[in-house]
Amino acid sequence: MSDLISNLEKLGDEFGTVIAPLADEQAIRAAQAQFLGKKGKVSELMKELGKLPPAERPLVGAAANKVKATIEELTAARLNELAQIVARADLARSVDVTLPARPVGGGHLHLLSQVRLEAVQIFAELGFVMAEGPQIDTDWNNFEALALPKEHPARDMQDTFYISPEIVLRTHTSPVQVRTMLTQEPPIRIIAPGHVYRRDDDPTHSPMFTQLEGLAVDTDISFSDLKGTLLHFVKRFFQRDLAIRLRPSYFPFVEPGAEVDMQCSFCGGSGCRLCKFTGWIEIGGAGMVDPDVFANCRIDSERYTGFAFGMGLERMAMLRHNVTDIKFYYEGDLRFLEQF
Ligand code: FA5
Repeated sequence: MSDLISNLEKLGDEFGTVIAPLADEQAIRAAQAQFLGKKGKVSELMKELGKLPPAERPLVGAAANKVKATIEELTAARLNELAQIVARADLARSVDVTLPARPVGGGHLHLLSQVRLEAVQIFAELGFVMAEGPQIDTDWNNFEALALPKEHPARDMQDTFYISPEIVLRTHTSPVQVRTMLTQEPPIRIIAPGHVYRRDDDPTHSPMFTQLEGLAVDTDISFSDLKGTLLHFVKRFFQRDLAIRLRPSYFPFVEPGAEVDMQCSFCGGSGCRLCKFTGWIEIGGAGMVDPDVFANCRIDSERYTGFAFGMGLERMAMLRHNVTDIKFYYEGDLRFLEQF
């Protein structure tokens, strides 16, 4: 019995030696388990208890409890010691509060915002004033007033999102023409950038995109004014001597109407994959304001003429900056955004 008691007592000293060099809580807890755990050293010795006469057992039990308590105390003391070392090191750390802060990188405008501001600026130099309209507009402003009645087949090209049968997400910026003509007397020269919506989705078409609408109404506006204005814009925007061509096309709100093509900025007109080997790329629609639209907007078509155009800003920026998928604009990926 006395052997067992002295072996138990030795375990306390042994534990003290084991944990003395340990410097983290996990290691100390693991050592504690090696002594006090189910298969620990104390439990192993206690297996001998059954071999002793019953009268001697309480003495050994008391010795076992004592060694357990010692191990617990040694554990707590070592952990406490370590916590104090950490706290002292923390207090000894000196912080230089006068150090200048790390610089925070400045943000910048999104490519589409840059392009929009630049385009508006080019037209402003020609006397065009910026105008805006709501992105949710009436069916009448978006379609009817622009000679696109409900059953008109040309509505199919601009399938939209209906909020109610009479309220739509605008499909183009052309309703800003209507809103302007209803509230302003000619002469009118506006440039209207803004978001528009359509049921479209592929690498060059997005359900939401940006258009830039232009409208000029005066007593002596001709088709050559339209062409001169667009040519000036393309040369300034691309900073190159690129040609444009007006290809006859149909929009119910202009007569005559045209698709505006510019010489391909990649191949300079010789033909490449981007321009499908035609040398030309479509950038928008344009034409002379239809007298029916003037009538809807209470403007005298005997006295006034006007031109209008609408261009896709994403498309223009794609051409100028070699952007290969329209989705890159909207994904918010810094690797794309920081290039511009
Ligand atoms: C129009 O939207 C007419 N309102 C333009 C107009 C205005 C004609 C004034 C006459 C007078 P169109 O549907 O072709 O036209 O669109 C104009 C341009 O918007 C296109 O050339 C293209 O550059 C761009 N575009 C059209 N759909 C999308 C789309 N889903 N995603 C990105 N760009 C688009």
